[in-house]
Amino acid sequence: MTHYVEDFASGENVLPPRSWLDDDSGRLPLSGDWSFRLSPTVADAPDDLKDPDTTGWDTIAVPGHWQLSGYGKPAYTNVVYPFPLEPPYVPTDNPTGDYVRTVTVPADFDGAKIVLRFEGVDSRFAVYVNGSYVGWSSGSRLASEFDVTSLVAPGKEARIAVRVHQWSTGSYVEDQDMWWLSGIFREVNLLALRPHAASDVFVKAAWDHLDGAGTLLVESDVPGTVSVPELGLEVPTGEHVRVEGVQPWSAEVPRLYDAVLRTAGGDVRLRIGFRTVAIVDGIFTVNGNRVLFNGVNRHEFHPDRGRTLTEQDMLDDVLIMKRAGINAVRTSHYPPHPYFLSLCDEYGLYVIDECDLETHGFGYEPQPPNLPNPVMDPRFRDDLVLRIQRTVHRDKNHPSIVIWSLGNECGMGSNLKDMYDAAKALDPSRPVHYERDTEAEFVDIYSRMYTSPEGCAEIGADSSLYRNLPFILCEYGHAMGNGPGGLLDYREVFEKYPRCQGGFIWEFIDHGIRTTIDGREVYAYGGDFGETIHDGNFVCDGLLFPDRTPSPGMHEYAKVIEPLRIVADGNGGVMVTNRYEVLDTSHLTFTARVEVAGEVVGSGTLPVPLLAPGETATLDLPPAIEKFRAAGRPETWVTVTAELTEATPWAEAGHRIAWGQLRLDEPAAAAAAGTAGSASASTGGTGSSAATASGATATAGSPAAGEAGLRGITVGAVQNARLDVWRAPIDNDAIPGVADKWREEGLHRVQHRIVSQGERDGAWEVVTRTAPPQLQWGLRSTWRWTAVDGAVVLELNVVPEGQFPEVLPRLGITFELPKVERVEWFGTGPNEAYVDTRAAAAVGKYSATVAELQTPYVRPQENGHRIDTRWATVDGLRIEAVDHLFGLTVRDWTTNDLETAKHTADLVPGDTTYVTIDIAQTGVGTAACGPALPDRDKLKTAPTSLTLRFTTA
Ligand code: IPT
Repeated sequence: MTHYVEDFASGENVLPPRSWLDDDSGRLPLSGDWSFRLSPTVADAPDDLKDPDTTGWDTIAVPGHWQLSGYGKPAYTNVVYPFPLEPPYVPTDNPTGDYVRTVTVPADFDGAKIVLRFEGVDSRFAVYVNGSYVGWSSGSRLASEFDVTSLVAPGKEARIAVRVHQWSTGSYVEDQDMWWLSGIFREVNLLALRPHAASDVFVKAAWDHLDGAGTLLVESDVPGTVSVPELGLEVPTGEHVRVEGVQPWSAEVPRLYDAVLRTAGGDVRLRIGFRTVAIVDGIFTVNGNRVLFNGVNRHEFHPDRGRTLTEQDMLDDVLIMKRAGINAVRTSHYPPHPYFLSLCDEYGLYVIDECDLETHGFGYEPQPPNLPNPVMDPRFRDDLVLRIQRTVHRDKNHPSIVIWSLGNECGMGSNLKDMYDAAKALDPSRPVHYERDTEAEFVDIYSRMYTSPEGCAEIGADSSLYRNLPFILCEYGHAMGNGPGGLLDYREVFEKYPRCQGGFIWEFIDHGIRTTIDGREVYAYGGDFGETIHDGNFVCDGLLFPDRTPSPGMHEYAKVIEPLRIVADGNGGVMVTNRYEVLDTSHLTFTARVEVAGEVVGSGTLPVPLLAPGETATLDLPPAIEKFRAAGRPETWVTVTAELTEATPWAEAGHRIAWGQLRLDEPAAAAAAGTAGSASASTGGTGSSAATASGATATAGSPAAGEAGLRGITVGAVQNARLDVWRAPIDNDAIPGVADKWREEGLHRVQHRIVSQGERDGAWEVVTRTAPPQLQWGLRSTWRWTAVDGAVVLELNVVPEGQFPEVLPRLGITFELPKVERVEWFGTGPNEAYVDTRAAAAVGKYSATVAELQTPYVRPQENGHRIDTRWATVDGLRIEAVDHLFGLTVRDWTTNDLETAKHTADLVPGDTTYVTIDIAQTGVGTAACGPALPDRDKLKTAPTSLTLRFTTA
């Protein structure tokens, strides 16, 4: 009885889809230990599930994936299928897991319709109860229900057996970019649906922003009365009523009204959010307001449990999003666990609920010889239409869901149009999204992924394009490894063109699986489980590390999407703009703090007037702060912060919502410019220098210990200083034309030659030439070391020669010190900041251990750079910028160690610490999946110089 594995149908004997309900039906949760047996093929699985003898079987926890419970191994592919494309067939090696459990059916299920409900089984399964075959189903992330009333007896034991296959015809439409993980991974429940109880309910609650009234219509398969106590409302199902005085639901103010639907057979508890989604003049609105999606793509992931999440995991995700100012989620690329959607209703997140569908590995066109993509193959049609119906039915009562999405990356085909029609037939109130409808033939929202900011601006500027539909980026800002860079460019476009309504960062969390390799705990990515075909660390491209700690990318995104803009007004004052959708600023407290040379000297509250959405105020700094303004003072910064005055359900009082910095020690006009950086080494101008070395005129003779040896120049504590032009390529460098070009140019293996050294004009001068083997280019550097007032001053001049590379990863010096513990610096922080990821970096004084300075990207790569450093102390050595702020990197391993490491556990500190002082570094961008790094953020090779002052404490 296994014909169904290779069948185009969705299932057999599966009940029609219905809404997920919080109701009075009896419920026997079947989470917990089940007997388990894994067979390598379908044929090897004994045909005994009608009467299985489970003696000798293992036990396995349900819900869970068997590959994460000790059976078989996870495998990761992004686009490609790990099996040959010949639907409906799948490999004979098709791991098949049998689950058996005996339960006592509660006596009070008597008289009810008894339903066995599966929230998610990957990928296809058959069910047997008490010796009878019940049916089969597929759609891994969709619910399936079977009527087992005639097979069980209340008060008696029931034996439930489930056969799950890793591969099935359904796998052809579930080619999402994630680990292939099998099994009963969401809950199973035995339900008792009482006679005359509602089992399918559709709440239709709207809100009219013109007259402020709500409307309510509750449809139910069994008639009843809906009561909303808070509104004093009692209304029969099926009756459309106007409700005065309701507050609308939005992501910012997620107002829900508790309601009960009473029928003869019991109660259904509803949480009603009155809100209206509409597209008006090409703009997507909620309650009449233009929405700007500051979103993320969220896969369900936990490093130990895979796609089996606990309620706490889901709450964690929601809290992390809310605290970061994220207001929207695309449930890439399948409907999430229903509890997550309830949390989105409650805490306030706009959701694009996506159907469980992706056929990416087919490409977008028919493959030779005439292999149609499933979305154009009539044999798949009914399953695909049912998939979107199952999605809409299960989730239709969530006010948080504002858009349905048909799926991801399937190309185009008539089955998609049929899915669109099916979604609209069930729910005309929500727009339907599908990104590969690239010409906007039927979709309601125009969507793209990874389009450049310029490309988005073109769409924004031309209403004749794509039927003037609202435009979103369903994926952008690919957060793989170090990055994403350049997010501010997108913000500008989203703010300039009303039609450009934001987007969803790819993606929320790295899917690194916690495992042990060579005795060390690591987060595994593609290939780590010996997969023959895989996509490496493309599975680690989130704003969170696998353990849900935020990566610098998350801090950067949170800063870029802040709901308030706090900047210098160009006149010595501060300008605050409210960019919320519906909130005014009454819930916020504004404070200002002044730091002189990194030391706090004063603070106080700032009387920002109440701002409605869209409003801006400019205000002078209060005298207590203004008094620190003076030309010629040490570097003085005011940090203005907006914090929550009171706790919200998602954050404590005092949680920071937005901030900005103004500089006080410069003329007011210049202060507004802040510290805008440039990656160009030739201009030398990354802001102004804070630390001016006193007595910069060289007087004394050569530093006594100066010598240029085999490994570089050694002067005092500075050991083996060399020019440095290489970084361990980041994921965004690993695309054609970037790191491979740098390697062709020999940048990864330059050699250093001492051209000359000796005393000259009161300095000890070393001339070096840095060049790769074989090639005809080099960098000629003059290092002039001078002893000045107990300090050593280095004046470095670098001149490129020959056919030099146009762009360098970095240009700086690296030297060695005996193992350093702690680093203090005055510059940008606290997190790493590159020329295009510095929005979240504040100027200040920071302190960290060397270990804390490292960013643990799952696949090791360049990290930890702090742009625009004024000075740093590395244990006893102080390094000051004299003419040019520098980028600071301190690590306990070499760039080569970083480059060759596969996992962070491979990086082990030794006795030496490596300090890199960059004149500049190329930005990080998002090119791993997205537009190329803009020229602006590339470090162009050109003659350059740097002066540093070294002192020993
Ligand atoms: C895009 C996919 O939609 C997404 O699921 C993910 O795989 C992402 O790429 C890469 O991380 S598709 C890409 C070919 C543009």
